[in-house]
Amino acid sequence: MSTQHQADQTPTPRYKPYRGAAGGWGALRSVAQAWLGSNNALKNIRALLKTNQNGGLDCPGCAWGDSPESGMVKFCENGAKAVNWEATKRRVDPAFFARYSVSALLEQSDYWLEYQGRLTHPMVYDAASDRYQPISWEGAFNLVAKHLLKLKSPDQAEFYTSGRASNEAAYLYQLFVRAYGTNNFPDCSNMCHEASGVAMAQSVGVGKGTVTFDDFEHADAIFVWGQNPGTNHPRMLEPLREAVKRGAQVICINPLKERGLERFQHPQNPIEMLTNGDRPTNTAYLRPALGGDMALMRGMAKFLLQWEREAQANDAPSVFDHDFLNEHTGGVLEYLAAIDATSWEHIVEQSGLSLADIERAAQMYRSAENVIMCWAMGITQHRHSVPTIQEIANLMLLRGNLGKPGAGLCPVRGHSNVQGDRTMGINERPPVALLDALEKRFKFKVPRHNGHNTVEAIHAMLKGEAKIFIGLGGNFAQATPDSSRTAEALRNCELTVQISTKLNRSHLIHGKEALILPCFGRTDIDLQVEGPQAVTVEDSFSMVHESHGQLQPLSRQMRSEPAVIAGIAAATLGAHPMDWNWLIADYSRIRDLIADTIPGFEDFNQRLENPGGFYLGSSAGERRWNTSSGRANFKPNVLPADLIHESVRATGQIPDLIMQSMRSHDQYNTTIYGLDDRYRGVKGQRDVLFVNEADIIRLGFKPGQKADIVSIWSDGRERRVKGFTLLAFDIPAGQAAAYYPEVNPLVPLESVGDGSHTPTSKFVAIRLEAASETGRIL
Ligand SMILES: Nc1nc2c(c(=O)[nH]1)N[C@H]1C(S)=C(S)[C@@H](COP(=O)(O)OP(=O)(O)OC[C@H]3O[C@@H](n4cnc5c(=O)[nH]c(N)nc54)[C@H](O)[C@@H]3O)O[C@H]1N2
Ligand SMILES: Nc1nc2c(c(=O)[nH]1)N[C@H]1C(S)=C(S)[C@@H](COP(=O)(O)OP(=O)(O)OC[C@H]3O[C@@H](n4cnc5c(=O)[nH]c(N)nc54)[C@H](O)[C@@H]3O)O[C@H]1N2
Ligand SMILES: [Mo]
Repeated sequence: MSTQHQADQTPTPRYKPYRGAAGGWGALRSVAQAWLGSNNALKNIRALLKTNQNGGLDCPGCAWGDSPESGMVKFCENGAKAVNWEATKRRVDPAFFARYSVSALLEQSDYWLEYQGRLTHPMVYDAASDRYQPISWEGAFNLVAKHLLKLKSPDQAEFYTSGRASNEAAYLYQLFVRAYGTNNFPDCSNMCHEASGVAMAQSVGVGKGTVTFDDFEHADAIFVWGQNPGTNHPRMLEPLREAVKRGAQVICINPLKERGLERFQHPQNPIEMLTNGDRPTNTAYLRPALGGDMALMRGMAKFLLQWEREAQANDAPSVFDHDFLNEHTGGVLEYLAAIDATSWEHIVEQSGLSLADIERAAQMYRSAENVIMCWAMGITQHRHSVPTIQEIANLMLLRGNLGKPGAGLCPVRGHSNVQGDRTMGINERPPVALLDALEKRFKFKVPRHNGHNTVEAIHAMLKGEAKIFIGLGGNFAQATPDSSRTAEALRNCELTVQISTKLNRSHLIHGKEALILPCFGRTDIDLQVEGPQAVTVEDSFSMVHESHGQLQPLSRQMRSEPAVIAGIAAATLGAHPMDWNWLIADYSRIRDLIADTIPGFEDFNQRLENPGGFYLGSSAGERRWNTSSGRANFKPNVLPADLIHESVRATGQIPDLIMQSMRSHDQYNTTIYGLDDRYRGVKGQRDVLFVNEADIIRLGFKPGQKADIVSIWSDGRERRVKGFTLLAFDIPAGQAAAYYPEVNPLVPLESVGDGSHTPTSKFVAIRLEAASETGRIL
């Protein structure tokens, strides 16, 4: 059951392996259901046809970029779902909140909460009735200002951002927060691609991808590490399939056999649809141990080094790109020494792969002239994610696979503007140049000390050091690890404020005082004093373009994100450092400020007139290295001795399984569209654990039986989720997988990436216990 209009019915859980290709008729069927379920079908067709077109709206789905050629219909199944989900006619209005107390709402599933529709009015929590009640915008802004001005230090407030915020909203937000006096910018990227930014900045001097859309047409090999594009970046399947078609290698590294990485039927290709034909999306598929990627990469590098030595001995052509190494890189000798110091036994054991598979991957890498490496959460949500991503960079540097057509690094971003938000200064560790530019332009003393990231913000709220939480979008209570502690942290606050489109658990797990501020989404027409406004976003390929809302907002009471931020800022700071209301009357005024202070945005407004937007450029993509050495740095990291954390070892328990948490096909992060996961064959249920059948039996259970999952960590807290159905699945022995956010209670707050502080959502040591009671179904 995947239709949204059946939110109140209990589906029958089913599990049957899926044999079709990704995309195809299933995708079209699912789009049709999303349309009908939105109660706004005809209007939404208009929005969809305008998705990712010039003058249209930027898809609020993922951050994958588009081919610059126009005329194609550029949306995918999940983009259609995202648009329809946002553009519903159902409303969560004062009458809704009068009907349900907060305690009653807390009993409902995430799916049910968001399904109720769009938030339409500003609401304030009333403790006496345990209900949200209407409040005027002015009243809401004054309440926030009163709390903010009461704090002893601005560092006692946390300003969260989720990656859908536009450039204009994000820029205004960071300006306000810094003028107020803190760099406390926890954001979703702290849980997402943080490790990519940290690792790449040290290795190649830029924290973003170095490739553009066109590069995919010129690559001889594309490696896809730890990513499930069939579900999370469906528009990426087409370039993969095209690459296979023209004879390039597409090497997928994923412990799960994800359907989209195997076969794809283009839903917009009539011949394929009529003949039910489909095409492969890979030429090789490697299934490593969880967290085993760095070992595989080190193994590939070890083969390359061996072949290079053989080539030198035999006067054969080099394997390494010596000109590139000499001209552009530093530290290669230390890196080669690190390769020599890593044993084959260690590599094979940790990677979970055979030596023959590692050699095959190395051969494919070596045989290709131009290589792109893509990666996502399977790589970034581990303790050793920073060294793993640096190993990707090391491999690429050895053969000069950076800064030439068809080659480069491609961290595939998640939220549609998460990359842009960082560019705009949503950064708890802001670069000095940004702070200098702000200080120069706005003439106020910017805070220079680092602020809190997501995990640090939770700790600060738990300790009572932070007292106010403001969320610009997102669902902090559900997206973060160690759910019960995050809940305690939010409840500790004097005030929580959520600027949101849809009802979610973060509105229900709130501070002593709480506000819900309803805002426009990407699809809504944003009318300000000077007329309808467009916003801008930046995709994974550093292309900046406009997004125009297409649909009439559901209520006159909703405001745009910039308007809400301006309202809070004006109530708190008056006209310091700018007249906030003047700024939001016409967003080109905000863009002029961006042009003045953010490199790459010179003549911002003029350049937006270019259809398709403009390319921000990539220094590393042009072989300019903004590192302290002025060169691309090889990082001679040591392969971790043991992937199991000391804190797990300290308990003396041997984990039953290592579990990753991942997305189903019917969700967008904490937004659950439906209870199906089509490509994995799961229907009508989410409280499931994917386990190898032999492991289920080894652990004394039967397939289909329910179990409690308990995570192992030595701080004495119990972390348990109850009544998960064990599905016998094609997954390597010793591994398990479950859906995020259902298993977030199991991820310890202290289990984070070294150097990235990202929760290790893809590596949780667990044990299974007989089910204590059945879990929720909805
Ligand atoms: N429809 C839809 N689109 C989305 C989202 C969504 O929820 N729904 N979310 C958006 C966001 S914010 C993001 S960040 C992206 C996320 O996009 P993905 O990174 O594709 O998301 P996950 O579902 O977390 O999938 C991780 C993949 O990594 C694999 N994996 C797990 N651990 C390992 C490992 O140790 N090694 C390797 N090699 N693989 C591993 C898993 O089997 C899975 O296939 O998608 C974005 N787009
Ligand atoms: N265990 C585990 N945890 C994870 C992950 C994982 O793989 N495993 N992935 C992590 C990742 S990659 C990410 S990015 C985070 C995501 O963390 P978040 O970004 O915080 O979460 P979302 O679920 O995307 O937020 C959904 C909410 O955003 C609001 N919203 C939607 N559109 C808009 C808009 O246009 N404007 C505003 N103001 N609000 C809007 C709606 O109210 C909706 O309920 O979760 C992380 N948590
Ligand atoms: Mo993400």
